[in-house]
Amino acid sequence: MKKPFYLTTPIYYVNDVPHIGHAYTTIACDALARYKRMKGCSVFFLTGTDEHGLKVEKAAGEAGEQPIELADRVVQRFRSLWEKLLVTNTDFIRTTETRHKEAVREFFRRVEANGDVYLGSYEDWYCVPCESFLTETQLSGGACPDCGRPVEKLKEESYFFRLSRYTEPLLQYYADNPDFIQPPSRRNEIVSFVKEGLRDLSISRTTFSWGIPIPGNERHIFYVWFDALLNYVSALGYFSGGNEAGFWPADVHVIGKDILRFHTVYWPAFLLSAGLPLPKKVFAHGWWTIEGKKMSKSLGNVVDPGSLADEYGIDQMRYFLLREVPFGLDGDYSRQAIVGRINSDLANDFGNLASRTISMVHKYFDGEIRQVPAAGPAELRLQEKARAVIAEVDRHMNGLAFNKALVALWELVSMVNKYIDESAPWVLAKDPAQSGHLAAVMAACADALKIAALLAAPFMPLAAQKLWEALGGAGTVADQQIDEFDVAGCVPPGTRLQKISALFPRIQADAQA
Ligand code: ME8
Repeated sequence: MKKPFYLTTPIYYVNDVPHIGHAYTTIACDALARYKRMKGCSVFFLTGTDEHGLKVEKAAGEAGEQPIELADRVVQRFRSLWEKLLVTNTDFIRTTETRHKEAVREFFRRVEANGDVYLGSYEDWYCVPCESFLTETQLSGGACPDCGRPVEKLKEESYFFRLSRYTEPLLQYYADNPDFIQPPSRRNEIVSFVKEGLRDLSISRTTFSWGIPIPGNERHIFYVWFDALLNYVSALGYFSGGNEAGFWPADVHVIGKDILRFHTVYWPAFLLSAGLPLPKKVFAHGWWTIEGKKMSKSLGNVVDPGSLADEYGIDQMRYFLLREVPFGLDGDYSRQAIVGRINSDLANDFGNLASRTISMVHKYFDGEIRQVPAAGPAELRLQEKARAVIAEVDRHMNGLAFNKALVALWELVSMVNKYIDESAPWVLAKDPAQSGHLAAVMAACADALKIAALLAAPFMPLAAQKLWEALGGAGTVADQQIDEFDVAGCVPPGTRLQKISALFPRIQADAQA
């Protein structure tokens, strides 16, 4: 049986249209999902939208719409963007769906049955844009410490979750599962926060109506995070026998660092209370700025991922986002940076390797890979490198170190480029006695390129497929199992290579002015 692998993106708020930050998380998850499929896992890859809460209610009011109308409209933007960017999610959950609402109520019943819910009264500061409650001491100069905007004082009857009971169990879980919170710097931040002791958490509101009513007291609406986090189990149909495939507990929740506390404190506490197993890992990636500035509507510098893909290409954009910044650290998007990556890494290194290999095979052997004598030391070194890179990519993908996986792949690409330069096929071609050697060089390059196409596929599905076909690969590269390939002879003798246009056309720097 295939090993299950369950990964999730956050579910995005529908009060905003998708931007580069949303695309980043989703593309990272997509690369991992595609990779895990090629490693033989049965993958469940979930994304979706977070549609309830005051923020959405307010945005709808401002647009003169009902909240569900706003949600229906914006959800389409997310769905079509993911399609366009070739995101291969298994499911798309909307928190307004019946399956989700039923799961939230069932989850609440379990938490309540465990004695973790009580009715109290709530008075605190609240940041509407962040949907977060804040104590007096958390405020920064009287404003929200995260977004800097003004906060509101709220006092109302509210249901509470006994989060305070979970201080010790959570600390124990962090201690027993040192890899639960990634990267490690984030782990320290959360451990210190929990060590200070947890306050009970208000989980209902009576001041707005756009949400899921609490069973038994419908005047109360679930606090948006109690609702939203549960998407990770509601999408599986967890309470209606939907975990037969064994996807829960999730292998990894991928999120931005902004919502780490919700995922590593509240969410595991809710799960402990409801008696469900805890996710294996939460990975918080960093924040993108745009040309050195924070992305914001008021600055008018919000980058639309769809236009980026139109301008530079889908593969190019996916590659840039995952290669430019170590996953977990902050990064900056700039035109100069993306054009640089495209022209140097993609066009010069990878694309050029593909085109020079294919054109030489055509020039010297009429496009055909020939039967060759036993590999010489240089060819063996290349094969060794390809095998090492396959193993390295695996290690990095398991650690969500996407940029390191790509760096490893580029080591192979560079080694083949260097091997061509050193073997000098153009010199060998002048001497008929070297014909066997020349054929061996061509075969070694084609073999290595095929491995490169396999490893590139999770990141750059279009170019990888094009290269795969050019190298005579059967079917789609995405359907291949990486472990079934060995570099030696993976492009078998007799294969005819197809000429292709440039995998990654260069971008004229001056056209970018
Ligand atoms: O927080 N850089 O939804 P959201 C990198 N609905 N990533 C960014 C980013 C940036 N500048 N801006 C946003 C919510 N993101 C909740 C989640 S989950 C149960 C509920 C990404 O629409 C990043 O993944 O505000 C972040 O966590 C997410 O968008 C927040 O999306």
